[in-house]
Amino acid sequence: MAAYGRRKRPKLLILICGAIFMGYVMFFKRKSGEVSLTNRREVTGEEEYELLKKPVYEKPPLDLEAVGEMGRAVKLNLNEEEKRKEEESIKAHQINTYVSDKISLHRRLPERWNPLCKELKYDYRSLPTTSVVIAFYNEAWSTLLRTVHSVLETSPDILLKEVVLVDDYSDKAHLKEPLDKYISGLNKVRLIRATKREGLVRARLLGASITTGEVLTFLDCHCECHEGWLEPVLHRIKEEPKAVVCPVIDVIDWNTFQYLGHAGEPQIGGFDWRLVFTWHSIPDYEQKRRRSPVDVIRSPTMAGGLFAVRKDFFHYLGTYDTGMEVWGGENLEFSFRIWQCGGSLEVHPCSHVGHVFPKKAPYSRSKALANSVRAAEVWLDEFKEIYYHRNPHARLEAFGDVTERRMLREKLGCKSFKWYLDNIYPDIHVPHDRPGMFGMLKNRGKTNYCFDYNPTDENVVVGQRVILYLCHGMGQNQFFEYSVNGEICYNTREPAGCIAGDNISTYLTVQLCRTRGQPVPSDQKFIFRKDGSLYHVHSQKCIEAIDNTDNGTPAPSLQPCSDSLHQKWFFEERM
Ligand code: UD2
Ligand code: MN
Repeated sequence: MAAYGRRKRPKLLILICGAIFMGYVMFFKRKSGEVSLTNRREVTGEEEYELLKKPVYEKPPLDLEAVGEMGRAVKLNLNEEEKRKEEESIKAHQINTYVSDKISLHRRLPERWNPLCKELKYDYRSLPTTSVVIAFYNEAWSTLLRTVHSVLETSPDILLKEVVLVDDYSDKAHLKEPLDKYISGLNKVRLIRATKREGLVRARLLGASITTGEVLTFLDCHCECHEGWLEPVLHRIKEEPKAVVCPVIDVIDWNTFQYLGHAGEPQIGGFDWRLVFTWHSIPDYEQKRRRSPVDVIRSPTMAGGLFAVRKDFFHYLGTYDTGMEVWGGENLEFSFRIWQCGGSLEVHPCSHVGHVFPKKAPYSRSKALANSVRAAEVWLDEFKEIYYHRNPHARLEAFGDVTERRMLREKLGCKSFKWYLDNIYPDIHVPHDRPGMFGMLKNRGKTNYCFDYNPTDENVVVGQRVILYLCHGMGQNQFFEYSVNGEICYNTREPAGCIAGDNISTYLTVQLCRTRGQPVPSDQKFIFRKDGSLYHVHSQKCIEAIDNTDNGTPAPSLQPCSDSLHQKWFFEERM
């Protein structure tokens, strides 16, 4: 027995040494990653880093001469027949897909990020993996497939689990067998189809349900990802699992396909009291909070199409409101919910993705109103009245049942909308809407005529003249509010406008309201007297309804005060 034992000892030693050696081998293997190292020599840290960054597919060699390459604008010399085809493509998609079809599905984009972004290094092995979900409805071939290829060619293989395409019951032939066939030749891409039109909310959820990554990344079906778009987003989510992170959305022109991104500070999201999403610049308090230009930017809302969220956190938050149809409203609903229920919504300045904003809506979006009402009914508390006052037709909209969504809010113990406004969106103008001091602003002399403001450019609220028009009772551009500070506000949109008069013209225009905490400038100050007159402090005149204007359109005008009924005004709320 002793001899046997003696003989066994060297064997044991060999075993132990062997185990230690294997341990080293395993350790080294793990260190060098799951990446395939083709040559046997040791790789340097830098080489290894490059390997980890490798996308699912490499882009084909660059052909600088190719149409629209590097995000350049496309300008084609077309004959009559070709022009006709181009027009047809625009009619069908509200995007110039004739031009899109001429551009490589693999084109590269110009560098449009803050140079500091390039210096950020990521620990690839510790980043969460992601699945990219792209729902589409009747999308053109080249815009859809350029999206898919751009994801595959800019996302590190090690981070991308799969791309899930969801066909939301499209009826175009090119999206049937030809798409199946094309997709089957691509690594990591799956295609599923809805069996009826679901709308983008349920289509996205259908896609999400078959994903395997830790993070869900949603994209629209007409996007192009900029190099390095994915890493910063996943890094942020690893650092803060309750962060929902959006890339910067760069514009791709619908007509020329020019990539219009810029490396400056991105814009963030807000909303106005029509519950329409708005863009605005980063407020000072947020710039102060950030320590560097490559820090995330907290945003009150998101545009909706492009964002990443941990799958488990998305489920915790109650995914989406599946009672929402087709398009619209889900982006604000989700934004409110993220903030009110303990998450944060952020834009990462180092993540850039291009998006083609169409010429106009390519399909009916009539369900958007009901979707917005659902969002208001669940999240806005008493502030929903501000929305209804400006959009009286919304009160009549059949929005379905929101009991479950209210229960979700209860279950998660979410904060109030007042908290959200005070803490997350302190810059928004919050109207007071005192009884009798808001609605249509009607004249007693020129009966059934109302203050009316209809800026021609949706994005430029200020600067134009206020006119008088037949009262329509639909809120919106005939909705005004007399504020506690003596301003006549046009605050249906954001930024809020205030009516101003000057000494040059007698007419009134809408200008930006003062910033919070500033006194009301005298040219925006009106005293609404008991007798119904509106006295302009700066000019010491009263507002009178005038027919005889320089351009023939009746308008309110500053005139010497008199007893005329044309100088008597009152608010009416009724629709
Ligand atoms: C913006 C968002 C969009 C969505 C929408 C509000 C961006 C860049 N885009 O409008 O993602 O949040 O606001 O709802 O932030 N789709 C379907 N089924 C439908 C309708 C649309 O699958 O019934 C798909 C569509 O093909 C696209 C995505 O959903 O991939 C968003 O639709 P969109 O591109 O028409 O919306 P967009 O960009 O005008
Ligand atoms: Mn879109």
